[in-house]
Amino acid sequence: MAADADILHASRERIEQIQLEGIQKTVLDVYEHIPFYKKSFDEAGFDPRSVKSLDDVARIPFVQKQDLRDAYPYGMLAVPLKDVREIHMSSGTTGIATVGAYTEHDLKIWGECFSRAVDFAHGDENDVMQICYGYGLFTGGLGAHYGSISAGCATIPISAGNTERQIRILREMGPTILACTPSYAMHIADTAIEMGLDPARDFSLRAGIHGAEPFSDNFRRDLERKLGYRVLDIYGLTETMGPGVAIECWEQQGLHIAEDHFYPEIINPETGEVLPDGEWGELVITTLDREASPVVRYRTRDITRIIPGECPCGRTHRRIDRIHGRTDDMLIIRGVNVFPSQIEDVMKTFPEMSSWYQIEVDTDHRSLDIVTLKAEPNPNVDLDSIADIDRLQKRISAALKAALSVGVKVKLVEPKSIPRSEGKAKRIVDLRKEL
Ligand code: DLL
Repeated sequence: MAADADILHASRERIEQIQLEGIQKTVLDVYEHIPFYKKSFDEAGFDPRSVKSLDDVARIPFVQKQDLRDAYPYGMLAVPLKDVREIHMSSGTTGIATVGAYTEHDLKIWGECFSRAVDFAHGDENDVMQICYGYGLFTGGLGAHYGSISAGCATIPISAGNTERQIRILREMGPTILACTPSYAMHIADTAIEMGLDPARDFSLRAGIHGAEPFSDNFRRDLERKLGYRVLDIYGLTETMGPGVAIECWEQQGLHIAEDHFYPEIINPETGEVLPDGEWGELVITTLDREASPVVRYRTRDITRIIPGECPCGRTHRRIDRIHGRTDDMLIIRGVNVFPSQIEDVMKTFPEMSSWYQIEVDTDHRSLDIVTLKAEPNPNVDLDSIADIDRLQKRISAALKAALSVGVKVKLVEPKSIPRSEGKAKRIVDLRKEL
């Protein structure tokens, strides 16, 4: 951790030097070892020896998720298979996987990056981390595991699921850090409350390291209140490195990108143009020292911005804002762009409402999108009459209209009727017919 403290406070010049050298090395590496990049660079007339400054990065062609899928299973490996130690995969809605492979060196870096979350949570080897991200092909479980071990924490590798057992261990083993998706943390909290516990008092949690899906600020506050701890957001993706690419510090003012291992850019998703700090757009990532699965200008489809200025914590790595959502999940309601997390944020201003919702998207006879928010009230809320329910639905709908300028139909549903998830929550149900 001592070496890390140094790099986390490095000067901009030093960070940029590391980034330039990392990019110079990575573009040569992918050009030489991955046929996709040779073809893509040659076609774009980009000479991998021509990167002399970070300004040159904008000339490099992008790589997209589909390119990675087309290369399944091993087409994007930059090392022989004998050097690979671990393979992760993410399968999107189409079912075709993208592969993220790790050499021994890559695993070490991954552990170090995630271990920063413990430092950011003001923790150390005295902490006990309960990991209920799923272990397996999903990067959540093992990424948190390597991070916890690297930080010297006592690690409880329980994986996702069996919520009552999670609660028993939370009570009996006294973990201080909880690592899982925010929606699963909420499910654990709600289940514990249903069992008659007060998790803020009965558990010993200090911090939650939650990511893998967007969650609103109001959702976060609700979690913090129920579990009596502080929630730090963590970001990553199978294609660049699992959790640990960017992590929020105690200040909760954005996620510090591990700038000694990743070079971030924000682009206009329509034109590909690089945007200045402060502007919202699509995050593009170049890995600086990945051996097995390097990527150069990978378009993540995640919408965020680089937060200008310095973090009060004093660390110098730049911060991205909390991810609004993916370009694929963005709803266009009568011409207005909306992310599910923004709808969640408005809904959570109503104390009557729980954190469980789904957004149904359908089309009307004119092929326009109709969006319905199906949401559960809190179980302790008395909605005695149809008139009560109707009034609350209308109030939420009006609040959505006022805050986001969109017309969303709100339908209150029975408690527990929205499926609970042990991993990422399914927030959007798309009923539109495939064209
Ligand atoms: O979700 C890696 C991860 C595991 C991150 C555990 C954090 C914690 P994938 O399954 O490949 O990897 O999904 C990556 O999830 O492109 C984002 O759209 C979304 N995502 C990840 N972290 C966050 C976050 C893991 N903190 C995709 N906030 C990414 C919002 C996130 N969305």
